[in-house]
Amino acid sequence: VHSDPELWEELGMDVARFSGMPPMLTNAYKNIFLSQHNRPEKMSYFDDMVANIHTGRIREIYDAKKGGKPVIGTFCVYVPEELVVAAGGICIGLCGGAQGSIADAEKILPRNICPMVKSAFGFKVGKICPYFQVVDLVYGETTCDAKKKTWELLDRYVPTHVMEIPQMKRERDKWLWLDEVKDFKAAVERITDTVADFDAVADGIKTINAKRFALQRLNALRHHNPSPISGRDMLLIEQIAFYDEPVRFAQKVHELCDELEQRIGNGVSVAPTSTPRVMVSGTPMALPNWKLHFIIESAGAIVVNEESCIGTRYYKDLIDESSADLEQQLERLTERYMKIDCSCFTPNDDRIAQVLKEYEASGAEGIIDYCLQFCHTYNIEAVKLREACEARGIPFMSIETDYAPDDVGQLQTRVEAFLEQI
Ligand code: BJ8
Repeated sequence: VHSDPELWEELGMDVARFSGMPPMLTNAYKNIFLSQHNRPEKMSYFDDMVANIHTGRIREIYDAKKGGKPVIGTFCVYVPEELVVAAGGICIGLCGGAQGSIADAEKILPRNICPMVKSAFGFKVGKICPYFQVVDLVYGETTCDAKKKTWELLDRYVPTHVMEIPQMKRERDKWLWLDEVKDFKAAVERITDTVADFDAVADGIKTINAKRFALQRLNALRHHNPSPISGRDMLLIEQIAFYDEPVRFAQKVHELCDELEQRIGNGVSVAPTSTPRVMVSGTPMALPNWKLHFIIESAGAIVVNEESCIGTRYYKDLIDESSADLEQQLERLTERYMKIDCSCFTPNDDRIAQVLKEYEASGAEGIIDYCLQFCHTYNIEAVKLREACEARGIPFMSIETDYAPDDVGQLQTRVEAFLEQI
């Protein structure tokens, strides 16, 4: 993972502290990714994206920003990136998946909240994430309590707007939601100084649909048994989707898909057909959170699906592109976003049905439900998920964890015991 202290200085980062991060990431990456056997060659693009995560891609975004493209940071897949692209901005996902920034956050935030919220907040407070430094504004949302209250504090460090996401999906909620989408569009337009008209919104929808479609294609290919790609490589690509340039990213995903099709045709795989196949569901795994996938795959299984916002919840639905006018475009966009089945909603039985559908489609033999510590909504929803799985004889295990390495040994033991059942 490369370094560029001059760029980091310009972005106002704590360079002395941040300089330790690339070597740490390099070691983790070598151990988790580069040590794998028989990886697809086209993974080299995504390896480069990680090698350049703090240099090349940031430089590219920074240059575009200096050339007049503002950067909007988001924390949730409910915030519509199509409208940022339409208004001529750059949209990046800012979630935090690192243990290294938690201590910074805990100087201010309570300790007993979700590690993803703490990690993201700590990145900004400690000035140790170039993406946080490059954004012009961030757009939070009212999903879970930890996030929505943190935005009030984050606003002290970087301008933070908040989108109200309803907690139910009735007809009246749709209209509130649509108004929020319009407010978001207006806020983005103010900062980009561009009005996103019908054609621009059509382009934005097309660009992001194409990115989601590429990921759908990849996910369908990785379901093949024997798997042509590992679960951790798929997770990595799902993570990169949040900060790469969308058109190039989609093209690179298709190139990888072409290679996977050939591999399937030639019987080339990363694991034999007898390898236990596990699906992961639950809370998102933001970069560089590879903890659970690494544990599962080190135990001799393969992860074949992520029912997660850094996973299928991000790309399972596309927006209908046949709208006649701007109003219809925004309505259809809202309808698409309302299909995302986050546990912050009640009731949320669509998600249970979706998990079961993905379980069937992926040819998994068991589900490990992943819950970040203190995420009450996913944690409680696991009760219904377990019941649904038990009723169908699907092996199910739920895990609650954070980013710290302390429980790795214990998780390994639990995962190994689970794999023996399937
Ligand atoms: S749509 S999952 S990205 S809110 S894990 S911070 S919910 S305490 S991330 Fe999420 Fe949007 Fe929902 Fe997806 Fe809170 Fe839970 Fe932490 Fe979470």
